Amino acid sequence: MGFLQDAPQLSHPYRGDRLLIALLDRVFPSKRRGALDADLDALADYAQMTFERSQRSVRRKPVLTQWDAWGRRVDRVELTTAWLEGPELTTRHAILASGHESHEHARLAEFARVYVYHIASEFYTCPLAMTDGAATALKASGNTSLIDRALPHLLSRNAHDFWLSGQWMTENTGGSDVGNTETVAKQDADGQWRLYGRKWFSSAVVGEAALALARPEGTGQGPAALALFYVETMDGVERKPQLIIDRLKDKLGTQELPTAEIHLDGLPAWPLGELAHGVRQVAPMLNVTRTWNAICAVASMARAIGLARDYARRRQVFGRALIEQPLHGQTLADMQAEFEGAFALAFEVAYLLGRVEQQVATLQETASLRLLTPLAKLWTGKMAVSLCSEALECFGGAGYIEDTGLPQLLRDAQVYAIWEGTTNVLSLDSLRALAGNNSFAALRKVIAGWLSEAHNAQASFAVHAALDATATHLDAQKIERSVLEAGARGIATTLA
Ligand code: MFK
Ligand code: FAD
Repeated sequence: MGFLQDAPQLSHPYRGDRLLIALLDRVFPSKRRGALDADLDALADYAQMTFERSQRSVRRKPVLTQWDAWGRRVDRVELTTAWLEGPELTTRHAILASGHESHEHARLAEFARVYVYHIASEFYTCPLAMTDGAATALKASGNTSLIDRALPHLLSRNAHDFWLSGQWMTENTGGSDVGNTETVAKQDADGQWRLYGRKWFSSAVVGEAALALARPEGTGQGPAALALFYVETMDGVERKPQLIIDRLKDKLGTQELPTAEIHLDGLPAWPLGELAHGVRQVAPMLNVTRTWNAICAVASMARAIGLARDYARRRQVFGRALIEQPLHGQTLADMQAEFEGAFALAFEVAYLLGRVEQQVATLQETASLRLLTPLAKLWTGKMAVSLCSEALECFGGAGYIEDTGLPQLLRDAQVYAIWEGTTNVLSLDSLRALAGNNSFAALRKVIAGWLSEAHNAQASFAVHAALDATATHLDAQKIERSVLEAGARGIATTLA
């Protein structure tokens, strides 16, 4: 046999990650570092093992069986290996529980774990994110009976009593504009609420709980009339018959993640709070899952660049290693610079979230978190796609071949910009954040601080122009709302 090309190798996803180690060295308290290191090492070992496993095995998808041999409706979902391993691994290493500890670095500790684990998880991180979001929204609701009932499961450190929670918002009528929700909540004579309707995307269909938006019967139209409900999906080991799985989606990427279309036919439900303003009540969940999205997008970039860099040392072109070709070296350096910026942005959000939740944040940090969350989500979501695409090109034709495992990175990355609020929806959310609660002045001060540190005249000019345009609208209503919205993506990406 003639020449055989070496495959790219994955360096240790924790010990080989200069950026993560530098961040933790700089910010994370040393007295807590030992416990965190132990979990990060274990998760990174797992990630390396799954990388090697993926080189030897054929990819599978989850399979839905709706009927058993005797005609009973069963709606059974067979999961892939990483999904079967998920509950044990993630509870043992306290991925969710660590984020809800009572210290200001809790979220940083959680998201460091998420970052190291994400690619190996085959998007088991998606329902984990929603479970984290549900726990956060439940806490914010102050509903003590639901908190006491659900939180010990959602944040469990033991796989046996761990529950995943879904986020049932999107319907056929709209995922961005959830105000059109058709699912109805009706109250029985005995006071029990039940949900009737169809949810068009449910990515935690194998979970034990969910938060769902629904319209209490007899209330008006529009988003303000929606309420937020908590539901449980299982009766012991059986799925409740009032939850019907119509089918699993056939998707471009995230193929191990079972995303389902479901029907609710009287599923028992409990309101989190008042029977209105459900979107306001679900917002803490949205902001947490958007943070997960940013961290996971950055994890995809890290994997793509890491493999491309390794390959560049193994591949010879025109008489030397690819990495020694000046233009390829520059290409990798440019990718690395973009990635490091995205990493810093995503982890700044994780850091601020921890400070805000523990009530040690300044007013400016609180305002920054509200703005940086949509910015980090939208920016990293877009960048993951372009960076994974560039990384595939670094492998030449091999980057286009399925059983290298590389095309999956690009297909999976496309989802980051779509779910949890598309780029446009988050650009508009950034405007909402800029306009809210007199935060604009505080944010301007923060942003001026960033700009003076950045020493980048071009960026500084663009950002000040974007802020001036926003300020003009906010202060004097001089700009038509439609003009401001049309420019929202420009403002958001400039700020990001
Ligand atoms: C592996 C990666 C991990 C990630 C996993 C992801 C799993 C993905 C699963 C999903 O995709 S779940 C579905 C996600 N769906 C969305 O993200 C919905 C996208 N659409 C929006 O975000 C719309 O902007 C929104 C639904 C919020 C518009 O609804 P409304 O009711 O027309 O908005 P409105 O009236 O502006 O806001 C209602 C209230 O919520 C306001 O508060 P008040 O009632 O007090 O005035 C807003 O300020 C508040 N609000 C909205 N967004 C907020 C927020 N508050 C804080 N933060 C936010 N982000
Ligand atoms: P639309 O809302 O119809 O958007 C179409 C286009 O319109 C987009 O480009 C959008 O940016 C644009 N747009 C919308 N409003 C505006 C505006 N005001 N100004 C400018 N542009 C606008 N949802 C759940 O609830 N639970 C889940 O578990 C879940 N899992 C998912 C898993 C996957 C793999 C995917 C792909 C989606 C999942 N979703 C889930 C749904 C997801 O959140 C929605 O697809 C997303 O919010 C967009 O909604 P939509 O599909 O209805 O598109």
